[in-house]
Formats: sequence, structure tokens, C-alpha cells
Amino acid sequence: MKVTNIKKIRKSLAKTLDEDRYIHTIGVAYTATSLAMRYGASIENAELAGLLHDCAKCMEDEKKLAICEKYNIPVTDVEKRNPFLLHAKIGSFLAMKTYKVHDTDVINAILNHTTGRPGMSLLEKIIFVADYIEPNRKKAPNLAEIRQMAFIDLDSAVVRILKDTLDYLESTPGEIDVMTQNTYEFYNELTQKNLVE
Ligand code: DGI
Ligand code: FE
Ligand code: FE
Repeated sequence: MKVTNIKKIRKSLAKTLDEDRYIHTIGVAYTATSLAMRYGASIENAELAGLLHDCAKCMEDEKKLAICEKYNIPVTDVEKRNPFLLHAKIGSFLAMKTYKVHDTDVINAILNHTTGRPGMSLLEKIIFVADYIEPNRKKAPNLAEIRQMAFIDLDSAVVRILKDTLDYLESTPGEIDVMTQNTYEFYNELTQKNLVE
């Protein structure tokens, strides 16, 4: 993606996102590029996916559901009851349709940034982690520790984030998407195995 396109995307996001979400977005983009440097991923793709990951976040829930209906995007029962989860799916759709992104890895990183998925690509993990640790995030527990871990062992950071997210969801009325649970179990097992080897 050319620099001019990145500039255009930033301008468009500044208009469609509220101020805090825009600041978060910029934070995710530069945190993702830092992680890409650390782990040898594409810096360009990290910036692009970081910028676009929440592009559908500031849309009314009704509009989210209407877009899914119009474009035949499947909505699970959990998503029906928790439409905010759809911002990842719709974000990946808008990245293709509006922002003309065709790289499958970038699209998947946007699609899976909230729940993760078992067997994520390096870029998907980078966006998943960058979203949680970017410098404007303040509320999550254990942030200092997870921020350090992210630059030491990415898979361990993924497990820790999912564990804290599941603990948080269990303490609230938030309904757990089976994908969040499955991703946790996959990376928990993977990192335990690596410890034994
Ligand atoms: O969009 P952001 O706020 O930047 O970040 P995000 O897309 O990762 O969304 C974070 C929220 O998503 C956080 O409050 C935890 C929540 N979340 C993650 N997995 C699940 C979930 N919420 C529900 N209800 N179920 C899940 O499985
Ligand atoms: Fe998000
Ligand atoms: Fe985000």
C-alpha cells in the first residue's frame, strides 16, 4: 500500500471514528509496527491492519445488523445478542469494499482481532496483542507485565490476554463467544507444550 493511501485511510478514519477511537487506532498501528519489527512481519501490513482494525467500531448496532443482512454476512446467535462483536467482521468487509484492501492476511487480522482464533498468523497475533497493549489503553489489569511479555514471547502474551479477558467476562454479564474460549485453549496448550520441549 502506498504512503498516499495510508494518508487517505487516516483522514477517512479521523472522520468516521470518534476522537478516542481514532487515538486508539493510531496507537494500535504504531504498536503493531513495533511488534512487526521485533518478530519480522511486514511493517506495511501491520500498519494497515492496525489502522483499519476498528474501522466499523463507531457504527450503531442497528446499522451493523443491517449491513450484515444486506451483504449476506452470517451473524451467529452470540453476535445477534452482542452486536458490538460484529465490528470485527464488518471492519474486514469495509476494508475490502471501501478501503480496497485485498491482502488476505490483513483482512484476517481485522476479522479476528476481538476473539482471536486458533492457529492465527503472525500478523493476526500482532494485531490481537497490539489492540490490547497500545499505550492509550489504561484499564486492563496486568498491562505492564503483558506489554513486556509481548516483546519477549508473542504466544504467551496472547494466552495472558485471553485469560484476563475470559476472567473479566466471567465477572460481568458479558457472554463468552466460543471462539474466544477456543483460542485461549489452543494457545494455552501450545505454550504449555513448548515449556515441556
Ligand atoms: O474494539 P476494542 O475495544 O479496541 O477491542 P476489541 O475489539 O478486542 O474488543 C474488546 C472487548 O471485547 C473487551 O471488552 C472484551 C470483549 N470480548 C472479547 N471476547 C469476547 C468479548 N466480549 C464478549 N461478550 N464475548 C467474547 O467472547
Ligand atoms: Fe475492536
Ligand atoms: Fe481496537
